[in-house]
Amino acid sequence: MTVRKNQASLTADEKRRFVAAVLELKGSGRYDDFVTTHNAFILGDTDDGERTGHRSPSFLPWHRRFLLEFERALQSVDASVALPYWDWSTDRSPRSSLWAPDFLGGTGRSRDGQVMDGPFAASAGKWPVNVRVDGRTYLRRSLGTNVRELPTRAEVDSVLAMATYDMAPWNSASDGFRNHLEGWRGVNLHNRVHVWVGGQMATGVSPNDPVFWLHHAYIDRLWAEWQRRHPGSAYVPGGGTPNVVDLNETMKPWNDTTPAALLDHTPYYTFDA
Ligand SMILES: [Cu+2]
Repeated sequence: MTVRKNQASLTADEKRRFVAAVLELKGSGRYDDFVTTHNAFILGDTDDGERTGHRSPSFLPWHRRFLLEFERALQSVDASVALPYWDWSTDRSPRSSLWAPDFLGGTGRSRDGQVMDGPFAASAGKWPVNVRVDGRTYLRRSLGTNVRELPTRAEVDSVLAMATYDMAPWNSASDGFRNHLEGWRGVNLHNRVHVWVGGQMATGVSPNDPVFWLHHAYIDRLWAEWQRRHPGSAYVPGGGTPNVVDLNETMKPWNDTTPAALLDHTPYYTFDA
């Protein structure tokens, strides 16, 4: 059974195995397929048209399935690996162990944003940025420069308190839990973390930075926490909504699963706490 743990509590061996599995997927070319898929949805999801991966109710189930696919790929390399999550409301400094050289490496140098340490630094030779939006082939970050502060626990709690899952017009203008968690409205949780990391994480090719998975694993955990707080609140819309994935409609690109089938994470994985 897969148990997703807080990254801060991983052992040295767990970190080593996670990094090795990620590098193995990179070397085989499978990693970049995930970057390509995410970017295709970022480019295709629009407020007035079809929207599936982002700025829509299916933001949460879509990323849950996307992370499951990635986690299964990791486990095909090393069956002991699970996706860790990054609680950025607690580990909110560039000095966090997350950014140490034995795990994800640190921020980029000021000149060009290039990450200079850790297993994903260009200088380590195993992390070419192939799926990209400009000519730069090295991993970049600028932790805490584009926006100074990561969300606080009080800000997270204010969003978890919202009882309605989502609301018309089911896009970046919506009120409700999903859009506040995603960050287009209000205190801004998920989007702000992408901006805080900077570099590729602030673009459509954000999965080029392995922290993408740890960020989204925590967003996913917050969805589970919200469900526990609001047992009477359901995924909406329930049916008949143009351009939007209703509860029982299948989701691209897989076309074999629905939001309804992904509401309960426990058949797939549990959390450490
Ligand atoms: Cu994201």
